[in-house]
Amino acid sequence: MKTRAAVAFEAGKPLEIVEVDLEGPRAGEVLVEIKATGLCHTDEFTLSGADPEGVFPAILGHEGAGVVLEVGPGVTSVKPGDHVIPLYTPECRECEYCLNPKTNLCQAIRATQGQGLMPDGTSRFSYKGREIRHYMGCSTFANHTVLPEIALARIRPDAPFDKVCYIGCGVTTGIGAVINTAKVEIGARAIVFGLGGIGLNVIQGLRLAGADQIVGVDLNPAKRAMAERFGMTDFVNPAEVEGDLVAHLVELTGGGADYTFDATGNVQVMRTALESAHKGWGESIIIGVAPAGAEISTRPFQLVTGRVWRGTAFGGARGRTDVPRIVDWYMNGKIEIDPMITHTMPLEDINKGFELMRRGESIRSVVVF
Ligand code: NAD
Ligand code: AHE
Ligand code: ZN
Repeated sequence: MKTRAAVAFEAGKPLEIVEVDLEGPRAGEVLVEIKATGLCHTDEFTLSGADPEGVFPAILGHEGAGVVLEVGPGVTSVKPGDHVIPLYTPECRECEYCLNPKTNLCQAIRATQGQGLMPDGTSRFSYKGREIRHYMGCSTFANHTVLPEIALARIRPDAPFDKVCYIGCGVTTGIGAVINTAKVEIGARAIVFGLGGIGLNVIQGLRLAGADQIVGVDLNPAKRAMAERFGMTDFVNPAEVEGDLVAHLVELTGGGADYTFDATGNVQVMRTALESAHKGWGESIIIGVAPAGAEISTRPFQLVTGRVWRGTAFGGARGRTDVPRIVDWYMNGKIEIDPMITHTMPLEDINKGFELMRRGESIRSVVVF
């Protein structure tokens, strides 16, 4: 079939909207009509050329929601008409990783997914006879896409696509980092670095978990109001801090935070986050994705004296199990999504969505097909 897609032909170039060819689903695969997709900073990171796994041409996008149109041989867990959210972290429930309760990093298809290919080592997308690669196993910047069955969460049919698509990455990552990875306790003090589409959901997760103090740190003062709306108690703009930022944050949190979160992808910020965690027990969670070649550093003494450095992918969530529950939380009013979706646009305007993100003028832009 033919479908409309925003194709990344080259790193650092705007996406091009073209009609691509899409092959039908093979064994264990599912054809999905994407109804809406969010634009995450990770898409921009890969488009910029900073992703060591970036391959081009490719159809980016990993924060979508849609409807199953057709299933390939052997598919049993979804059927045509089901509403689904694509999962860049699949859940096969069989691999060594899925069977270990300590991780959500299903590895069943990770190797081919990282190369932009389906599990059989081929792509379903092409343009004028030239192969186009998939992205993060999702490629939601296409009106139709093919995914492995294990990479689909079936969700309730009354959930609005243009809102719950955000659960495909940002909402789950932010809330999950708090609940699944850090396991924040009631009364905790926390610092969130980066108040964008992920950081705001960390704040929302901290409020759900009952944190007493939620400090937000961002260089962009325009992010303050939305963060306060979601539960931030103190705002720090590093550009306005005289002297050492770590010392300022340690004082503000009465000795350091119980939990700190990096949602910027900047390795200097990651160091500040670790060092502003409380001596003896503070945990710092890395969410941000850093460019190829970037490395983190600190004095080992920071860890010797009890701080813990950890990371999280997709908020530690097991997608097929957890995503339908998070959709219920949204539908039942336990969490909010709508105010964070600051812009919606047709696929033709997707590059404008990336411009808004680069200029720091949006929280989430959502493309509606
Ligand atoms: P975003 O662009 O919406 O937000 C980033 C925020 O960080 C912005 O508000 C920006 O002003 C702020 N910022 C940038 N540099 C800063 C600095 N030096 N000090 C303080 N604030 C600074 O991006 P997003 O969509 O929220 O994504 C955030 C990061 O999380 C990205 O690196 C993204 O790739 C990553 N991410 C990781 C996962 C995961 O599973 N680990 C999932 C989604 C996104
Ligand atoms: N390809 C990059 C790493 C990118 C990365 O860390 N991705 C996160 C999800 S970001 C979603 O917005 C993730 O899930 N990582 C675990 C994994 O297996 O990719 C690189 O540096 O090579
Ligand atoms: Zn993402």
